[in-house]
Amino acid sequence: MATTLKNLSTYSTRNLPTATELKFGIVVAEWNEDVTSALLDGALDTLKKHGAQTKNIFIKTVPGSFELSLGAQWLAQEPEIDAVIALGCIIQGETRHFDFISQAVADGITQVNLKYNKPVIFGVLTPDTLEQALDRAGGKHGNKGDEAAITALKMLGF
Ligand code: DLZ
Repeated sequence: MATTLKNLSTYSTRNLPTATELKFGIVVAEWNEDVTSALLDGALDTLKKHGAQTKNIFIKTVPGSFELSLGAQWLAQEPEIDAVIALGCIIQGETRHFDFISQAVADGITQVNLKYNKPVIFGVLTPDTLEQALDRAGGKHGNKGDEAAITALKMLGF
């Protein structure tokens, strides 16, 4: 798995703009909240480390990852927001729910990127277990929230 080889909190500084004047929307799923709140902490820390101001970061929550696409669209349609970050964690269960939600949110986030012509970042974990999720939410494989924030910045520096 790629993230066992690459720490999610390690990144190059190529195309990394300073975020002082940039505005971000972050939409966070409440499902698996221990994980998604850690993803949010990582994204916020990383944005602020690169100059983002608290007043320029707009955070909204949605019930589950399935709702991330619409939440991301509501943020993306605001003209002053430069980039949106969608954070969620879908854990493989005993039913096919995992497949439907994962596919739906990946497709939905892609559509919002293209519809609004601005970066909408897929910060969604799709692990088999809670342990794997925690490993990627500030654990031994870093934090996907950091990666999502860096991806937003790099796309704005494109
Ligand atoms: C229903 C459901 C299930 C089974 N698992 C997850 C999950 O692991 N992660 C997640 O973010 N959301 C899950 N949900 C909730 C759905 O995303 C969605 O909120 C509901 O199906 C209502 O539309």
